Amino acid sequence: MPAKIALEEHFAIPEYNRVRPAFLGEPLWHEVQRRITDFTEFRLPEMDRYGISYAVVSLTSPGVQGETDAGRAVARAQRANDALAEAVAEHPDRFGGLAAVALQDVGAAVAELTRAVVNLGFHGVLVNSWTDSPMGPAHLDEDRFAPFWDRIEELGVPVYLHPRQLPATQRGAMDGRPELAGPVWEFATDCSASALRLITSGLFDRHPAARVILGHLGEGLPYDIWRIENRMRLAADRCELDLPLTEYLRRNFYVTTSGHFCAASLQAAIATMGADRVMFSVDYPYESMEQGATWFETLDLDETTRTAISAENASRLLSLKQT
Ligand code: GRE
Ligand code: ZN
Repeated sequence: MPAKIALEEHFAIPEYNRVRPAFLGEPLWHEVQRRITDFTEFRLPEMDRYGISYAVVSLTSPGVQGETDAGRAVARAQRANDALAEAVAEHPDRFGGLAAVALQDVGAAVAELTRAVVNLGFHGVLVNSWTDSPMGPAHLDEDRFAPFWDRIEELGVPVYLHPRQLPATQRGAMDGRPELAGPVWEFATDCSASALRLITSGLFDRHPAARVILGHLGEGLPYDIWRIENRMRLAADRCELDLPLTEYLRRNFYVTTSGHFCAASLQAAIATMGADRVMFSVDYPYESMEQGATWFETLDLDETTRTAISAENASRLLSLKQT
């Protein structure tokens, strides 16, 4: 089996490892809390055991996107990136980083993105969907984030668009049903909306070289995009874009297998995106390396597809020296 690269793998700084999210049960939280700050005691041995040669690590959700205070968000993004850079520096052949940026202050976010990529050697940035601010939730399709997207194109690095909970005003569909919160249903709803907003805003007409990675096999979009595109075409007056929606998914997006270890969903992702846009990932420590790796190794895939998804696509996208 070819070695695997995984790219939605999380760590936490102590500030983000204190309070259990209401949607995570106590037993899982206990394990996550113990594992998420660790790199060498549990993480590396498990990577060895399950054939993961390289893990691209990012700050856990919602991270700095959950800060209302811009100054605090800026300081914590820097601290998280420095802490991650230190852990990566101890095993640069096994770990890489995605930056956290405080979009509450667009100028600071652009500066920190640049520092993380140019000085710390990170492979890109991870943004947890929408950003808290004193004015309410801010989404990356807003015009004021254009400098962020300019710099993403200049640096040639991808944006990992990761889920978080829906904005508080949008949680009504779960009223009385808290079991749907978080990764069960809410995350994909939140993140697919953020991704579609990027597309329909025309962002990729203005920034055609921007690349966005979605986890969880595309948060439902590879399966749903035909209908979304078809209904948008029937409402042509509402959306003027250069390309059909599916073409943006195929041109500007990549998806990973993080936390979605289902052969049928993988086939939908490959069919819509192409096998060169699908990449293995786990979502450790929220998901298990054993489950993700064992599932992937027992899939019936031709060898070209298997190597592409295992590591080749990630290696190309992130300009990794190895594999
Ligand atoms: C995840 O990445 O899957 C995740 C988080 C934070 C809380 C729960 C969760 O990043 O599943
Ligand atoms: Zn994740």
